[in-house]
Amino acid sequence: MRKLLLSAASIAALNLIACSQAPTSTNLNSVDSTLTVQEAKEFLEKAEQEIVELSAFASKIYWVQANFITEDTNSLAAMAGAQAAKLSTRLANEAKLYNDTSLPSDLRRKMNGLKRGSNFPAPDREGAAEDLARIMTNLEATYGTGKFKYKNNTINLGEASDIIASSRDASELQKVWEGWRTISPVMKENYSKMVDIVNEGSQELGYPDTGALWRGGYDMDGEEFIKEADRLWGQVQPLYNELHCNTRAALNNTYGDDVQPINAPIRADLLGNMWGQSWGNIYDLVAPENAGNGVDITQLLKEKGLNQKEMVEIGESFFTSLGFEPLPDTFWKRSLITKPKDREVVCHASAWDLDDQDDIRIKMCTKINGEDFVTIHHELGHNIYQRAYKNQSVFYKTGANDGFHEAIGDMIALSITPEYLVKIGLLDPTDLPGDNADVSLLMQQAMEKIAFLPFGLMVDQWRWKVFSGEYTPSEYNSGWWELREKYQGLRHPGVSRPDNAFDPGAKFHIPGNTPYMRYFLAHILQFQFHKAACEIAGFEGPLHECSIYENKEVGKRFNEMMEMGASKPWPDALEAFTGTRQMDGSAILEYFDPLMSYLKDQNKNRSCGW
Ligand code: X8Z
Ligand code: ZN
Repeated sequence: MRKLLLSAASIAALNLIACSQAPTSTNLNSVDSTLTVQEAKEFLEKAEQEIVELSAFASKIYWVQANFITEDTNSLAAMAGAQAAKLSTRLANEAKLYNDTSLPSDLRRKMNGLKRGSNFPAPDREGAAEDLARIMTNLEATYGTGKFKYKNNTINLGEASDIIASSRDASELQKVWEGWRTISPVMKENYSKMVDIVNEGSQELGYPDTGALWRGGYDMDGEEFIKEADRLWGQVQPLYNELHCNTRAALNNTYGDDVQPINAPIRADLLGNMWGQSWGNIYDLVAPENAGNGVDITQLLKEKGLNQKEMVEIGESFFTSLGFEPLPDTFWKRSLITKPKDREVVCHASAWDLDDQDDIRIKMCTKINGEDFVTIHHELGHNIYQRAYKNQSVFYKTGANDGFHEAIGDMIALSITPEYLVKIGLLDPTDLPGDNADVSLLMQQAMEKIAFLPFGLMVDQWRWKVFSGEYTPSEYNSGWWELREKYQGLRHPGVSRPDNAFDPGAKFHIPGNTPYMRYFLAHILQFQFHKAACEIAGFEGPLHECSIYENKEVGKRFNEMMEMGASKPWPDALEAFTGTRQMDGSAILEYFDPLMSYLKDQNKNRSCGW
């Protein structure tokens, strides 16, 4: 999701909305006496109005820049960003003046949200907001326009990703993997400057560093959140370890001991994905023998000759089958669904809400394959959530927590079962996988979802250590690989990385400045949502066979949770839909239970771990 939203816990959008007014400091002169509830109310109403006006203006600038990256649009986006950062800082400081006012809980929640500032807060000193916004815009544009030379061609991320997905030539994979990472050394200096600036901003807001500010966005103490993430990882780690062991054995079998030794961490370029974050593209190497076939959605889309827009229409019709309104005409007129040939765009998929009402859009350089078919559902999930909470106050127009926002569309995509594909005419009934195909279908899913979990966790473990100063700039890259090995059991190809390497910068969310823990949480939450939805639907079989397609009752209940936005602490929203107040990995374990037995059996004579 594009960072255009405000959250109760973090006014993230203020990084991205503009304000041309000088600080008004309405209430600064009454600092000696405790401000009244009425003054607080008026302050919040005025803040809301300023945010709404400026975000309407800034979001259009960001949209144009992301759809047409040039010197000029970068500079406009940086100007808007600077003004937004200033507004955010001013409102955060003004909100502090109400610390001693005893406020009704709703006003206190809004005030606390304002006091958290944004995820990338600018300090209050002259020029800081401008420097920060310029750096952030440049980092994102450097990533968005990244290209490198390969075999006498200049290729971009999309082309490089296709090679990583399909090539089984270890030397080619290594070259392309290393090639993409030549785009990021240039970012390192700016990145470390940005870290210093936002840390200063976070300290002014009362946090030790920016990592602590981010961890404070979950309706619980930041230290508790660290434990919570560890607890969830502990629940699912045994499944990851089995998947890792089985995948490594298959890679050893394919590439031999020299390329992939049987006991070492996995070489990151062999996993079918540029960052080794999801491994579905090498499913063919791990496909269970003596079991039925899985379902190749890429092949189905190609056989039916579907284009990108038609793929989005299928995604939309899943949501309408649950009772949601169709997407507005403006969605179809204004979204970017295919990569334009004649200009630079930020290709990383995103969902936008330009007027906080109905002007919802996606921006995606969609490829006709199964991976992007799922990503379409992911992005539409953001849009449907945005539209569901459009009547909330601007302070609450965001997910219950950021993991919720990332989980909505993914939860829907878990219902893309073979039976569903038959219902919508994509799969011929005679091609339905047989009863013995469960473990194949689950393996396909696990290579995406289970493989992702430690990556989802490690990205912000890295950023937390960067913000806290535990990793200094000279340790940025070694720290990254320390965590890649610790959590994912991966290593880079080649003997060493170049001295100037900045491999984190070759992953969108680092230069794109998007917190990442949300995706780890979403990978837990989507299975929790799926289980609850299947219970509401009265489904009685195994979780992985359940599809909630066409179930209006599930749609209604899901919408009730989404309508809340962030108006209540996230456990309230979770409870509204699932009946529990805790994030919990047991649904994902239940979903993959048959696969766990299969993996344990496959691995029984192997030495797992790294
Ligand atoms: O960035 C995304 C979405 C946009 S919010 C496409 N995702 C993460 C990634 O690509 O790294 C979805 C899964 C993880
Ligand atoms: Zn997303």
